[in-house]
Amino acid sequence: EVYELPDTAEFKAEILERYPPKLAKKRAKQIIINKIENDDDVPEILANTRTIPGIITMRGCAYAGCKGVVLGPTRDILQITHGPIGCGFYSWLTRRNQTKPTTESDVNYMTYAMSTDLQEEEIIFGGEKKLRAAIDEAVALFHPRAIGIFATCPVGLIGDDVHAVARAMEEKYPDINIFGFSCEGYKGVSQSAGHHVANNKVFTDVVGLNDTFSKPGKFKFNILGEYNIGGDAFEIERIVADCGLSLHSTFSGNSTYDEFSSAHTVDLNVVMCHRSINYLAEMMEKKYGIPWFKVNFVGAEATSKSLRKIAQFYEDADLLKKTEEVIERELVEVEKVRLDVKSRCEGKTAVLYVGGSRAHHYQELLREIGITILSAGYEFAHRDDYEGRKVMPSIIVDADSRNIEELKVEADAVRYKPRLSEEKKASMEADGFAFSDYNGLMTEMPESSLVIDDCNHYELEELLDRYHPDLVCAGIKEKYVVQKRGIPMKQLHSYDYMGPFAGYKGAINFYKEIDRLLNCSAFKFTKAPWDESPELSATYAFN
Ligand code: CFN
Ligand code: HCA
Repeated sequence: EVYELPDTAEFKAEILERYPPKLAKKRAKQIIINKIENDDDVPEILANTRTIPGIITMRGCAYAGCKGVVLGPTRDILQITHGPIGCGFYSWLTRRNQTKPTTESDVNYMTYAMSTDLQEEEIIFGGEKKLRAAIDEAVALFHPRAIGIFATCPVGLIGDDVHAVARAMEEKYPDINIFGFSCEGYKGVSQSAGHHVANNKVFTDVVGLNDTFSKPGKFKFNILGEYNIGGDAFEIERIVADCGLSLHSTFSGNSTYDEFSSAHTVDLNVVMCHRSINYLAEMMEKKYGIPWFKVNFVGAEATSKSLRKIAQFYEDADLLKKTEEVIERELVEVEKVRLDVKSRCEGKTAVLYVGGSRAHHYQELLREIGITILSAGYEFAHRDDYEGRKVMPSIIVDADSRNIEELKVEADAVRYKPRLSEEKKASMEADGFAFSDYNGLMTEMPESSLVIDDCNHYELEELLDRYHPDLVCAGIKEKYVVQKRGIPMKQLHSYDYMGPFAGYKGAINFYKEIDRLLNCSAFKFTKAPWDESPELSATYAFN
C-alpha cells in the first residue's frame, strides 16, 4: 500500500517562500518530493553541504563524530580530549554506548571523562605542554596500552599539534600506542567529517598491529558501524553466537584495543552504519583483501535477512541450518508481539529525522507494525545514503572518500592475499550473492513522501502543523518542542534511556514502546504553552 502525501509541492513552496532567495534556492534542493521512477531511480538530493548559519539545525560537529561516535564506545583506549572542559564532558556517555568487561581485571576507561581542560592561559600561550602533562598523568595513573588524543576547535585555532605531541610521548613511552585525531569541531560540515578522521587514524595506527590475538570459532567476522547504543550490540552478539558465527570485533560498540588491532585477521566485514564507517571497510578490503557488505539488524525481517546473508557467505551447510533454526526460534515471540501491537498501531503515521543511517533503518521496524512514513531525512548523510545504488559506485572516488592514508594502503596492498579471489567473488555474484546491495532511504520511502536533508526546527514545526503525524522520531533538541505540542516523540539516538532496539529482542522492545506511546491518552491533554497564550513565545524568546 502506497500512501501519497497530499499537497507536498504546495507545502514545499510555502516553506521556501519565507526564506531569503539564496537560502530558498539551496533548501529547494534539500527538500525533495520522493518519486520512484524505476526500482532505484529516485530524484537527486543535495546533501553533506554547509548548514546556513542561524538556522536551528539538528546537526553536531566533527569532534562529536570522531570522539563521541566512532572512538567513544571503545573500552580500553584511554581517550583525552584536548580542549575546554565542555567538549569532553558533553561527549561523555551521553550517547548511551554501553560496554561489558568480560573479566574483573578487564580495563574500562569509559567511566572517566578525561580532558586537558584548557584555560585562557593555554589558549593564549599554547596548550601542548598541558597535553604532555595530561599524558604523563594518565600513564602514571593507568599505564594504558593505547591513548587517543582528540583536538577540539580552539586547539586547531591556536595551532597546537596533537600529532607531534603523540609522537614525542610515544618516544617517552615506547610500549604505549599514542595517536592524535585532528577532529576540530569546525572541520567539514557536520559529524560526518569526524567519522572520516576517526576511520583514517584507526586504520593507519591501530588495525593490523596484532596478528596473534584471536577468538575461538570458525566463521570469523567483524561488524563495522555498530556502537552498542542501549545495548544493541549485546543483542546482536547473542544472536550471531547462537548461529555459530565468531564475532571478532565490533567497531566500536563494546570493543577493545586487542580486537581492533587484530581485526585484519577475519574473513569478512559486515557494515551496519555505512555512513560512519564505509571508509574503514573500503580500506580494509584494499589492504587486507577482506570483502564487505552492508547488513541491518534493526527490524526483525532485516535481522533475518542479514543473518542469512552472512551464513550464505561462508557456504557452510551446518551454519546455514543453525541460522535458520535461530531465525525460526526467535520469530515465534516476535510475531506474537508484532501482530498484537500492529492491531493497535496500523494506519498511524510517523516522521523521522535522525543522523546518517537510523532515519532509514528504523523505517523497517515502524512498517512492521503498520506505520506509514510521511517524511524522513538525515542530519548529515551523503547522497549515497539517500539515493542508494544510483550514486554508490561513484562514492568511492568521491573527493571526500579518498585521502592520503588511502594511498598508503594501495602501496601496501600486496602484503595480503585477498580472502576471496576475483573469480570466486564474481561467481558468487553470478549466483545472486549481492556484495553491493546498497539500498538508499529514498528507494524505500512512499511515493510523494517528503525527504528533507538537514531539516531545521522551523521546517519541522511547519510540517507538524500541516500533516499532524502521530509520531516523531528524532533527537534531544527536537524532543520537547514536539512533546509540548501533544505529539508523542521517540528519540532514536539515545532511545530515551531504553533499549536494545536491534535484533529480535530489540524489535519486541521497540514494538511495545511505540504501542505505549501511540496509545497513551496523556498526549491528547497536552496543549503547548505558546498555543494557549501566543504572546508567551515572545516572552520566552526574550527572557
Ligand atoms: S549511533 Fe550512529 S547510526 S554512527 Fe552516526 S550515523 Fe550519530 S550518534 Mo546520534 S544516533 Fe545517529 Fe547514526 Fe551511524 Fe548515533 S543515526 S546521529 S553520528 N548515529
Ligand atoms: C552527536 C551525538 C548524538 C546526539 C543525539 C541527539 C547521539 O551527534 O553528537 O541530538 O539527541 O546520538 O548521542 O547524535
